[in-house]
Amino acid sequence: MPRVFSGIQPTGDPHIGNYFGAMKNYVRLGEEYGKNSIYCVVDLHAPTNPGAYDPARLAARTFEMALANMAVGLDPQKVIFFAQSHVPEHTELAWLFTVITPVGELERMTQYKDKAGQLESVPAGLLMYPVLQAADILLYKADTVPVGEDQVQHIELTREIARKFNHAFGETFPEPRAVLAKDALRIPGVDGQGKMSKSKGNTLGILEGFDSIWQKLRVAPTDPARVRRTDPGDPDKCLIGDYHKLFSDLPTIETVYVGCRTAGIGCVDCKKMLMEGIRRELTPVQERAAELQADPDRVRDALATGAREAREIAVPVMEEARERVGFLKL
Ligand code: AQP
Repeated sequence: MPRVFSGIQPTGDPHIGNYFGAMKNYVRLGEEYGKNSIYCVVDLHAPTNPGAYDPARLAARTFEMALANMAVGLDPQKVIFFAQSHVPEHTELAWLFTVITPVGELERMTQYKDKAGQLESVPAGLLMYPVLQAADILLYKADTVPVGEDQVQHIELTREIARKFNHAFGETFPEPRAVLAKDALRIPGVDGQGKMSKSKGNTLGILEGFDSIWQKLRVAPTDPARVRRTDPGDPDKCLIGDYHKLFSDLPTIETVYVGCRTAGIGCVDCKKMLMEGIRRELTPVQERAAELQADPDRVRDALATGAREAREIAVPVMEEARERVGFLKL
């Protein structure tokens, strides 16, 4: 049976990019593979992004990200679900991988180049991010990694690290593959400026109030060809058209696509119809989140149990890796 691993950073409020690109897939694969699906709030990664990291808020954000995943439907009794910093073997394995990973490989990672380009002083941890990510996955000998398209390059590097380790020290780790949510490869930000990202402030949050979501949609850019209400547009070139594909049912999508092309519907009405789909999709998630907020021990207990279950797998794998590399065993 495949073993699934994926992580999500507690760097801000989870958004519809995380939701369609990753979180929904976690739930689906969890239903299929049970305790062979392992999910983690990757809090050790959070401080690598100085812009989005605040020590006073990290614990709360880790808790909130765990809560959000449970509200989306992740069942900690069915899967293994924990916070990365509660399993110290992640950093130990990352060190073993650090010594076999060429700096040049890390420097060519797109995410590193994007984030480092915005910083005056680049922490080494930002460069090492994909090494820790490789350790996260391989610590569980996972072969299946549900992620958004932006992470594919990192998973490729994980495969390379596994290959290098196996070549240097003997067959130990599988070469994992990324599993993409086909309809949600890279969800655009509500500003229309590239990928939706927690740290870019261009998100629609899955736990965000509907009034606030509407205020953002109201001013969101649409197809620039539609200057006047009577101008026809191209829904395939419009952010709102993209979002309809995620939230609306087929008849609604057809109505707004035809309406846009024939100028039969205005952008405000099109956005209102989208808002209905958003309410339908996110209301149950927000209701479950409110229940969990009223009973925070359910989240804390789930994470404590999850960390114990994760270590049952991680400790022997780490032991094996230590022996392979040649450390003295007492
Ligand atoms: N816009 C997106 N479209 C599709 N998938 C996405 N993911 C993130 N944004 C989109 C997927 O969500 C999972 C968790 O992401 P993460 O929190 O670990 O890190 P990220 O990819 O860096 O997400 P953000 O929001 O962009 O965070 P920051 O701003 O903190 O860097 C991943 O599987 C990701 O692919």
